[in-house]
Amino acid sequence: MSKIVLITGVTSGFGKEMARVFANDGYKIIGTGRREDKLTQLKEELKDSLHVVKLDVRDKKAVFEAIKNLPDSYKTIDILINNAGLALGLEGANNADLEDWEIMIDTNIKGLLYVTKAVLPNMVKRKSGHVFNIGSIAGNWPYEGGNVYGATKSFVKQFSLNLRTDLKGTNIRVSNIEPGMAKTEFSNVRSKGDEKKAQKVYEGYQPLLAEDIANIVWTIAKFPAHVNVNNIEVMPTCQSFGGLVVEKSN
Ligand code: NDP
Ligand code: 8X3
Repeated sequence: MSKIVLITGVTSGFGKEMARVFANDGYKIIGTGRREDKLTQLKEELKDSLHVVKLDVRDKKAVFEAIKNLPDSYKTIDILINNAGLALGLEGANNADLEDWEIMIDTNIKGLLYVTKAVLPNMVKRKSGHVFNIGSIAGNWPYEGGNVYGATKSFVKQFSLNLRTDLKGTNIRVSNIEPGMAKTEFSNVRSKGDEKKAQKVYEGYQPLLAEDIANIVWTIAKFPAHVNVNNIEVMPTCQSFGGLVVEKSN
């Protein structure tokens, strides 16, 4: 029987590539996202390998209903990939939009928790499963304008470690994946449709590609059941560390 993987946010970027990689390997995918046209496009491509569910992960009631109402053949989720997420804005804390902060918290933190809570009981009952959370290097390293986005990804890291602690004895694996700069729709979303600004982010260097992250997740999923990758931080080779800043008065 095919293994089943639930991926949140398959309408672009990492999620879409992960759906392709897992489908190529014979998995059945449950793919979610808000944009129906993009879900339909991916369904046309992956056909019977993909079951799509239009879902906003911020909608608690809808998340639990969606998981409860999955067709019988998709109910036994072997792998959950909490991928849906976003950054909004790059302003410093003083000028940042409070509503942007709330949307990031509602999506990257609360949405991830709702989906995890809805899927976990069945994994625990079966004493089997693997939860991937897509964190970010922004959860480890501060940068200007990273403020709440980075903080949501620190939450993802610490929640992943604590989840793993709570799940001892269940055989369920938990892995936090922390990518650096990757060319997806991430920057278009962050710059709120300012295409020029979004493209500039990826100019002049080779960023990570969605397929890089998809292959890393798939590789980790294929490790033997006794191997748990807790955290993995991945950057494009040209991205590294800036050091600490000293603001001098003269
Ligand atoms: P994209 O913008 O390309 O994809 C984001 C996906 O998340 C889309 O499918 C989008 O679907 C979905 N999504 C966003 N909000 C919601 C919501 N409220 N409900 C349901 N789905 C939602 O970006 P990436 O592929 O880059 O991002 C995927 C994850 O990777 C995110 O968690 C991001 O923070 C993280 N990340 C990205 C990095 C990068 O540089 N690109 C680096 C490190 C981490 P839809 O709009 O259709 O709802
Ligand atoms: C996205 C990576 O460095 O733009 O999570 O914050 S970064």
